[in-house]
Amino acid sequence: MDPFAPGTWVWYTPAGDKPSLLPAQILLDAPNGDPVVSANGQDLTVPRSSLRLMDPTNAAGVEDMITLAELHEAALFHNLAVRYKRNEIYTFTGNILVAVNPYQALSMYDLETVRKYKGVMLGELPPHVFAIANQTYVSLGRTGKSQCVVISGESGAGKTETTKLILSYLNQTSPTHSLVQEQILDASPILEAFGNAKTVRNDNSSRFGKFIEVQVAYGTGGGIVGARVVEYLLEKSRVISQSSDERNYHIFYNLIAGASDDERTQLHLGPVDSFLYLSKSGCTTIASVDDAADFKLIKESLHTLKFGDHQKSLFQVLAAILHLGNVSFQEAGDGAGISSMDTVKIVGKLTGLDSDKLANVLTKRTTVTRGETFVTPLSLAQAQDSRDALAKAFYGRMFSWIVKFISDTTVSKQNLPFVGVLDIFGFEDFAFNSFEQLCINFANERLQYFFNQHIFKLEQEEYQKEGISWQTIDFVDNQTCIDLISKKPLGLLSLLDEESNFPKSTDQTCLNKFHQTHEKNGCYVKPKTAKMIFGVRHYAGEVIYQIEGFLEKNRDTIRPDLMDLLATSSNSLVSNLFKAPPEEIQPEEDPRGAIGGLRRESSLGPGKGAPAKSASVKGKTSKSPTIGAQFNTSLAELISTLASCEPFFVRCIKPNSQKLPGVMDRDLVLAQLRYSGMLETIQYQLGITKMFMKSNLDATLEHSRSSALLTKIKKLQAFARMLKVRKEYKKLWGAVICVQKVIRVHLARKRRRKYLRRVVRLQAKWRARRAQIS
Ligand code: AOV
Ligand code: MG
Repeated sequence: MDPFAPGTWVWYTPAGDKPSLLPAQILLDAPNGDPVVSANGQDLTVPRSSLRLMDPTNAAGVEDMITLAELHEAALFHNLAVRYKRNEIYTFTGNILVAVNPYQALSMYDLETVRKYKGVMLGELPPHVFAIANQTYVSLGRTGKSQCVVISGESGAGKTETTKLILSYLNQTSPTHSLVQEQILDASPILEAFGNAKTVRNDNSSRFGKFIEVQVAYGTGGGIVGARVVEYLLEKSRVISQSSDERNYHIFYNLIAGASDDERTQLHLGPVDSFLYLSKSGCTTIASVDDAADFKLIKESLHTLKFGDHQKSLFQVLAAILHLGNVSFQEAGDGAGISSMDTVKIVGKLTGLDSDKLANVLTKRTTVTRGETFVTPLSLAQAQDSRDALAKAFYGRMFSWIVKFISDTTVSKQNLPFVGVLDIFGFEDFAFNSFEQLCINFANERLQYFFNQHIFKLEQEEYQKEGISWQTIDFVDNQTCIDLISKKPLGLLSLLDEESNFPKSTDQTCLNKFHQTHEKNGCYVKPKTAKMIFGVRHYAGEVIYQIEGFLEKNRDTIRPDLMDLLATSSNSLVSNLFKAPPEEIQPEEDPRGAIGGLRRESSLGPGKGAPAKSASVKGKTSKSPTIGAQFNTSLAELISTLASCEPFFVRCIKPNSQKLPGVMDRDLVLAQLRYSGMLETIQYQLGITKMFMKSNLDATLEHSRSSALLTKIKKLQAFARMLKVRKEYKKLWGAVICVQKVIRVHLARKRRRKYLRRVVRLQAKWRARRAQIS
């Protein structure tokens, strides 16, 4: 028989310098000639000697990659690819779930599927995000300990969709149905409208990170009773400008498309392209998105979350930001003057501010030093900056306020264990990368470290403990990169802080410091030319950052005279946003000093815990931490929260860059498998592969053992039912149910022994009673 019959899967080794292995399928085999294969989307005639048969498990694809007969990166890719073709987007690697973005609506999330996964042991049913969601809930019920799902993957890989599916599953399987559950679900559209935007990577890209803790009534029925939401670092710069082919935050377009005639008049709304903050990027619509319909949804969600009159104020602030962007300036004597007073009047009306005073702070700076008042006219550029800074401050504070409002509305005061779901902004590398990208990529770097630690270091220790000889696994340890960015006192963020607190410094002096300090660091890239850039070799690839704007973004300050005015607003939301300002930086001697008397803008993250102490310059101490320092602190807090939970991991994979269904780009997927550590998780040298086969065997054994136990339990149940007519029934029944539950949820080794003993005791009792009865 011809081993290369058409349809057979083979491994094809193309001739060339770089050894590589391609999955290929035989199309035609000529007995005396070379076979024709389809490999990587191409039909090729290849020499027979370059082909070898694929193991049947590899060819057909498996649900758990640990069970693949051949383990190498080409095998992993092929496994994901054959499954993806069948719309099987989920695959296990042990209990890590790999999810490949389908870029199309699949019919696998209906109520029937939800019910199917409810209460079923992880691994019993085909891989699914519901299997993970179910397991968190079951584990919480078993241990009373908080669980978390850490979802990672690059921008557009599917993290936010996965998050929503988990929340939806938890909601649908909760034994209770309450308003707060509806509110938890309805928080998503609001958060996405205000915190997501179209980027070139993703039409619905999260521009902030969030951690949602779904609180479960442990011990009293297991229903969902509340949720806490924590946000991380919204990208504020997007409010005032976007790269080409990107949009501002969805809510602006939603508002303009969906506002009623009344709202349109009150808010002085014109078409999208009449607003400079929306029109400059050349992209105002998204093919698959109906902004007006979304606006209707947002209004409904705001209603469910009881925003009440705040809704109107939010829309006023949004409109005010848009009009603020249209405020223009002209040269007027010694500084800038307003050239569009009508627009300033609209902004004043919408924000409850006196428009003359507003015009004044936009063009002049007032400082008070030792009781003396100085008024300094602003240059044209400074006036534009103050306008943009105000717009960013409005949006940033409004966003934090919204998140806090949602969290305060949904959180339960009871101290309960939770299922936490982490959905951050994915790793990204644009044509122009700034401070925000450094922070975003740093967050991903920290999560990758958390993953590595959990999977590899713990596993190694486990093997060492058991006295199994074990070579150190060669996984991508990204500690060096994390140190480069955040280690005190010489990490990039520390150096940036030092420069940020020094009035005379510039982006250039900061870059010089970076270069001098880290030139020799393997994770740092110093450009060969004198460009204003530096590079970082991240776990997921090298990214070149433009230093321009780093200092200002890190300082994120707002002038006290501006703050003072905003606090007087007659719009209660606005005065609320700007009252109780963050701590001040001590006024500097020189009233014209670059950062003298400035107040730090928005606080980030959960805001609990001691802020990192930022570097200080002689004679002038910054009391409130910079954006970088705050972000670093909130990330450290996040990681410690995650570490206190039992973690589950979902690794989202982006199949192609064109956002197309059914297309799997081999290089793109391989790169993600590589840097995410999936390969190291299962592939090693031979010895280690054996280890994994052993651990796989263990899992199977455990599985068959627990099914044997379940059979015994069934017998016990039958006996208990028989006892129904007798008094002992209740007690025995309770014990049986309890044991059964624990066995169902995939016993850990230690606990299994304990419960085994319990079963044996029950059996003994059972036999004794049966003897008595008969
Ligand atoms: P991200 O959260 O990982 O990127 P999203 O969850 O926003 O990525 O996914 C991007 C897009 O992919 C979504 O808008 C959907 O169109 C599609 N998609 C993802 N998962 C699914 C799914 N399970 N079923 C159907 N479509 C899906 V970022 O937030 O940019 O890092 O910052
Ligand atoms: Mg997202």
